Amino acid sequence: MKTITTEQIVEDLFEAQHKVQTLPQFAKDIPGFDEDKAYDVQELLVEKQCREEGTSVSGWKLGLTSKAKQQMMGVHEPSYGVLLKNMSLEEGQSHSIERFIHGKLEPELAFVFKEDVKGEYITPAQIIQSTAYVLPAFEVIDSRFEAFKFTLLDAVADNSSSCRYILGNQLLDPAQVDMRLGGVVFRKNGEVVATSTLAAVMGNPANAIAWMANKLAKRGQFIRKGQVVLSGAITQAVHIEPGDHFTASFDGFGTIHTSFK
Ligand code: OOG
Repeated sequence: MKTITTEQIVEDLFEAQHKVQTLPQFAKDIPGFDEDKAYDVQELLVEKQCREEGTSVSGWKLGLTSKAKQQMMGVHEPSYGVLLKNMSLEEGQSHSIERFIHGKLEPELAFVFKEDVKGEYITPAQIIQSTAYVLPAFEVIDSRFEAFKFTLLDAVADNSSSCRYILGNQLLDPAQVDMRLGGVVFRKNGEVVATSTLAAVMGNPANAIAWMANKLAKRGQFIRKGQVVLSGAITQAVHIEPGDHFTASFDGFGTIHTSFK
């Protein structure tokens, strides 16, 4: 069994991000490493990133909210992570993959909040009421673990594989759209790589955000006015290579484009 401190794990994850290199997963080897400790690491890692990269928190992301993603990663429950301002990329542009270890792309629905959402018994209806608008989004996930393999606790410590996010530009009133039946077609270089509906995300992406709001309350945190929250992937994640172009068409929500070099 290893004896490794929380501070050392934070250092290792930060260094892996900055050196664009992997590290072995660790959670199974540390006696007593539980969900609370994993979120402690995540919080300290995010604080270090804000301090050393001169950035700040822009919102939250959910991970592993769909059965497709849970099966892909061999876990059975969702997680959340923190989004930072310096993770945001422009829609429709070509982005360098130089800083990604083994980045993957996934379509998500983004929620932008018009008021704080605070409390332990938040319902999906409250999430919708507090949302200024929803819009199609892409998330680039990039695990700092070897071969993109980890337990849920490793991934939580690693800020749920957060790397970059891209927001579309069609803003929709959440009360005016169907957040369950909307179909999503995900294309890589013109070929369909996955299809799904928004219901893949816990029946309705608003359910996933409510789950997270209640989970945040247990750690004394909450969604703030102006923050963006990503619902978690609607389809499987697709590996990114230089030269790739991706689109995700959301029925009734518009299409989001991005490419990588
Ligand atoms: C963990 C995060 C997954 C999602 O939307 O499902 C995620 C992973 O790397 O699979 O962000």
